Amino acid sequence: MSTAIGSSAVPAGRVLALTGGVGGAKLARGLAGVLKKQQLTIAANTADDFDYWGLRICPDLDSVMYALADLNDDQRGWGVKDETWRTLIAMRRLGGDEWFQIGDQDAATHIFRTQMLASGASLAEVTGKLCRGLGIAAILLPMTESRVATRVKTDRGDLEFQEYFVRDQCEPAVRGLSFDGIDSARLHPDIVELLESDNLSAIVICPSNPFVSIDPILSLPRCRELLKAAKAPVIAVSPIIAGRAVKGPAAKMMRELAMPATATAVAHYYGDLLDGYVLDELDAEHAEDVAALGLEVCVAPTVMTSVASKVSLAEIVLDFAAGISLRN
Ligand code: FO1
Repeated sequence: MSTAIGSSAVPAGRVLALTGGVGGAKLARGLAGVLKKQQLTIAANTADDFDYWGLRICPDLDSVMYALADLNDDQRGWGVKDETWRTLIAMRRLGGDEWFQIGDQDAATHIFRTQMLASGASLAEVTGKLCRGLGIAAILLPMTESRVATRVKTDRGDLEFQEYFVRDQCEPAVRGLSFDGIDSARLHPDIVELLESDNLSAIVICPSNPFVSIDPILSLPRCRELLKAAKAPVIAVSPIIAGRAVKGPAAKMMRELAMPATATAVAHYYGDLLDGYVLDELDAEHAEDVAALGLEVCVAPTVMTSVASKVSLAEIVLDFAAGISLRN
């Protein structure tokens, strides 16, 4: 077990981060603050994506993008800071859908994306162009170019992900999850190439919801096998701190799926995919249980409330990964 001291190790090779929105996007911002341009590739979940107002919405790609550009609204956890809502208000006046709130600045992202996709661009190309427009140096990729959609089996019937998450405020009890289209989907080829490369120093599973943010990525054909075969340690940062998720329904889902809502249970869930696990200081007493799973453990302050705390956690995670690659 290690207790983090933070010595800012910039690895020699590249780093791959797997993430959903909100919590994961914060660590992605931290990693981008430590690593050199183009050294960081972020693979984001796209199984939350859906069509609304005739626009293609990719919430996790957008949360990461706004976080990397320091444009994100940290309080809300999604969307752009200093947002205005005139379009939404006008839509309400027309009697249009308003359960999913699109801000005025955010709308430009979705219109830009929808237009480019309609003219034949790939989602990765659109995302690259959006990132360049926002001055982002890191490489942000959708997990796949294929359409994958999370469906939530609940006590109120089967729901599309955003119906469950936003419209119904995560209130229905979750009985199971499935990812439509996953069997025929393909991990983005640039992610495959990176996972097979000799120049990869670390793979970081960000503190995102394991079931609806990370699982869609891990469920893509070949993903788990490529992660296990990669020549870099796989480190996950716990999304659960003292039995609670910082934001979102992860802990509630764990209880509904008959799992203890603990950081250890998440480590157990990822199983033999991991080489190392980062626990929050409040969960230091779980370190022995995690180590008993055969993992290296790092105890660190994982709550990210400022850019400095995001960068500091990123440094700790990269140092931890460097130590693991030396030992193996
Ligand atoms: N989350 C909400 O809880 N309510 C919203 O109205 C909402 C709107 C929204 C618009 C654009 C976007 O990119 C994200 C948005 N989110 C909203 C967040 C998002 O749906 C979820 O946080 C993710 O899907 C879960 O990672």
